[in-house]
Amino acid sequence: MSIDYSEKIPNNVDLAGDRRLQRALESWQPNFINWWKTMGPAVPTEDVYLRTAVAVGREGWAHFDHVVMEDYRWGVFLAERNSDRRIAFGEQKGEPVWQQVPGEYRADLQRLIVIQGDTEPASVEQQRRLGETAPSLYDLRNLFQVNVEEGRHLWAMVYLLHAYFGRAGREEAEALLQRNSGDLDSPRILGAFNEETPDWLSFFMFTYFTDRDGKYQLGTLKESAFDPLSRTCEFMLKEEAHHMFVGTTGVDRVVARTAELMREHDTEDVAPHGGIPLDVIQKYVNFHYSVSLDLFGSEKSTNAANYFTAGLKGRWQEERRKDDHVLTEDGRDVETIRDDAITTEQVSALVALNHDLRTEYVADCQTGMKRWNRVLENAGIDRRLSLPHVGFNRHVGLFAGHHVTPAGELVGPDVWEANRDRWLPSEGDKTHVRSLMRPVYEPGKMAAWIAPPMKGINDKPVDYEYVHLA
Ligand code: BYC
Repeated sequence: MSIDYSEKIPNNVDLAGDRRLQRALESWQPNFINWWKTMGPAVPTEDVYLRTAVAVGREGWAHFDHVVMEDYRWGVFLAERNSDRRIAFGEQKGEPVWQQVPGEYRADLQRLIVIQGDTEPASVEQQRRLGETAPSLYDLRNLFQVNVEEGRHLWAMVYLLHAYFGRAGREEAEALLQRNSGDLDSPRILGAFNEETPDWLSFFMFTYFTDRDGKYQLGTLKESAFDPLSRTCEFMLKEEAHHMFVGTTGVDRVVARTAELMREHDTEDVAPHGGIPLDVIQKYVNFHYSVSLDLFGSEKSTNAANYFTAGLKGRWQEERRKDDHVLTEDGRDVETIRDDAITTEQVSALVALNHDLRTEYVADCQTGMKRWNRVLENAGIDRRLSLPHVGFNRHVGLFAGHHVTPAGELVGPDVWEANRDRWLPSEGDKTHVRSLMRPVYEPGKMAAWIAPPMKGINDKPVDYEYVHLA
């Protein structure tokens, strides 16, 4: 299923056959380009070695070439349609999936699509200035790849809003360009997307932890009975995998370099030697993990139950689950706070669906910890990194308003305040990390706080000229 690149808006949804929709999207396009110019990457480039999707099938979706970023062919690409697809869960399980939005679910579906859409441009805004301090051309290229794809994911959601939600959808599509990350008057919808991404360690942590929330949320929307949403998310997930690769290997390389400096200087305090100490890396893990856990909503959520029952949002790998996919009879244990202690209670499985998704996510996050700890082990270093307790530093759900230590102990505000800087990046930590952020733009050269990657992109060497700066 190839993508028509002769069109102003490349697509595989036959836009040319729907002139009204085509015109609506064409009138949104200049606003998008304007947003990209003002809120997109701040470092001027001539061209960048980027991957562009040319077809949505197994083979064709990754075409590599140097392209001028502003001319990147953002467009609308849906995975191929399976005409036999049936609803896999909820009260309409077994019925054919929907090609149009049922009136009764209009508001909820629009809300889910708007929340998803809002995160995409937000991350580009958060990462806008990172190019100015890229540790290498290889990393700079990866940053831009992530940015153009987030831009395309915005297109994916805007297409759905324009095609299926009429005037209200078009208004929401405009609003997606008007809210801005961190803006006091008109911020992005979800908390994590209003945080700063001021340095590359934050960027790697963000692409590891926050993009991974994206993977899980898109995975649940891919199960949706609203087939165009499902097909859109399926294709987005392919691109998303690279973003998490950037995070995983980025942190790998920081840990590897820190380990190297620890051995070389026989000290944990590698800061004076131009590295990032392990306890600072741990604090960045604590911060980005906890902020990303907030993106799963409350542990107990009637919204989540209603979305599932209606068929709007499924579970992670719904079809592989060995149960009735309706869940009205099932129970789940979720955390609760009783008598000043963290314990569990049993609730209806439907109400616990955000918790179910978060549990899948936590297990996935553990794989990164294992990987980074293996780097330490191989370097002969005893210290290990770990994920903090799910209640640590939370602002959404059960633990909001409580203070929980990384080890999972409930404490009062005084203990929290006294230890805050031991658990979360302190001003001193952030200042140190920022002080290391100096651009390295010479092909093949790396900043001294990070190890080089194992290999380059698309079989190109690490010292390939991935980016031509303007
Ligand atoms: N911040 O019933 P609850 C990505 C609100 S990342 C602020 O628990 P629900 C990406 C909630 O709206 C993936 N408010 O919530 C990554 C509700 O408000 P109302 C993004 C929050 O609905 C990196 C109230 O609290 N996609 O793609 O079950 C780079 C009660 O909450 C937050 C999605 O999230 C919060 N964190 O769950 C680029 C998927 N959490 O109704 C991209 C779409 C909750 O009382 N969204 N609230 O006014 C959803 O599925 C759900 O809306 C949520 C929340 C999981 C976010």
